[in-house]
Amino acid sequence: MVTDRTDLPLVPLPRQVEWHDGRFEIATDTCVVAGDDPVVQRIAAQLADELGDALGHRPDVVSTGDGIALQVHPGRADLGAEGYELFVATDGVGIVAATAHGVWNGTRTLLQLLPALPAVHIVDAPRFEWRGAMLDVARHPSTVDDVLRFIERIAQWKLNRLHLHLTDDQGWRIEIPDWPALTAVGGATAVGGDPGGWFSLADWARIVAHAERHFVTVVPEVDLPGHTNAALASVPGLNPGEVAVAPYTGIEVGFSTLRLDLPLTRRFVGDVLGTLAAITPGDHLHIGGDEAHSTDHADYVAFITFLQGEVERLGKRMIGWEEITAAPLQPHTLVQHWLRAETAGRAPHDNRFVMSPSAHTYLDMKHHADDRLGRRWAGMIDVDAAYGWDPAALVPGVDDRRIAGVEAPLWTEKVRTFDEVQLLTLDRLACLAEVGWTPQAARQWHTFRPRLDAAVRRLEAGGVPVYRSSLLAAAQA
Ligand code: TNX
Repeated sequence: MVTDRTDLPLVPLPRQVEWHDGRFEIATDTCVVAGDDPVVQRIAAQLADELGDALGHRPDVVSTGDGIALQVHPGRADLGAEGYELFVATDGVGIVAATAHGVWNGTRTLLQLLPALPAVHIVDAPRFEWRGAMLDVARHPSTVDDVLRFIERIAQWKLNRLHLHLTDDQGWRIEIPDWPALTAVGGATAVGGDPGGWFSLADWARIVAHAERHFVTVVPEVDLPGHTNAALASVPGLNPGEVAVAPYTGIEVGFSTLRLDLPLTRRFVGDVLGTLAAITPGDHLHIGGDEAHSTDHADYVAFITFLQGEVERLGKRMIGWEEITAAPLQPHTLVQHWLRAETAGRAPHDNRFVMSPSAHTYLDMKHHADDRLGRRWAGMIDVDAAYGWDPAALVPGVDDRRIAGVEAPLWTEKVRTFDEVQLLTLDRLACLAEVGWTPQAARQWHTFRPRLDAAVRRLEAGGVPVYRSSLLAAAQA
């Protein structure tokens, strides 16, 4: 008998759960009822597909009737932009929300209750609006199909941002139509001499569309003014003396920089940001800004100020790694904290943060000292460390009101295959999903552990490569 909400196999844990007697059985004639809103109908069709995969028969989607009813109700503004209410009764299931995104989130919860839907009443909403994963496709590229799979994986836990780190010293991965050398030259390399690759505009459109269908917003990053060797190798005019540097396939950081005082730089950056703004529906463009160790300080401040102006002119908002706090920031510019609280804390009091503390969220770190995969510089991050932190306890004076959310990055200097991506990320992204969603006071490792174990088992059962931490129960034979 289930008596506590933490007994349900749900990740992230909902805010409020009430139990009733009985359960709802999904019969062969059970329908998904979607009304006449086309977005809700699309969510219903996807839910029907997923129920079909799980149960062996796909329910019909209808506009009226009984069954599993999905509904957007603008009057439910109390649920917020992503909240939902889910009723499971013996004679039907209902999900209601103020937005389609809320309905989607409710369907993610419903799927985790399968196969036997216990009669429950859940009222749920996230702690933070930004719950993200970052994939570094610059050090090692990903195929479009792998990015699509990754979107599917993260969306199951209601993660809603996919930050793609598109450019770095070792590779340039996005087509910029007026600058074909960027991909022809900069797209051809990767760390260690591994094969390059890049996304065409058509590839990008597929990624954005798949993300949209999963209520994930894509956040593109071009890392500027440092981490730019691939651009400097592609475009001679970005270098002093107009001589292109050699391509770079090592893993050092901090040696490259663009220079605002060269005549081509502003036009180049304007074209790159203009292209990204035009092909990306989300509000934010990420300009990097980290580890610009070979950029003169005054140039760095001027560069970030220029970037912020360009991003705003394009009708977008800027996000950058915490080093951007060296420049004067617009109030809605987001600061991504990763290493030093003092650096992040220099931000003006209006600015908000995305929290990616390396000791808890860096997915390129090992879980355990004996692991084959992963690096060590930020420490071992097993699932207890990925789970056991409070975003509001990192930077003095920065509480929930100043936190847009949380994000976990996968840097890929040493990651080559999508199996490796999944082994490093999935279990710890489930942890992050609950950090970003569930109120701090409701989160406890001992109630999370069996729910994480259930999430890992579900992935294993689907044949997905996933890390099984020794902190979880051993896999059943
Ligand atoms: C630091 S995090 C970096 C990346 C590296 C990563 C390796 C950040 C803003 N910069 O360039 O890939 O460490 O863990």
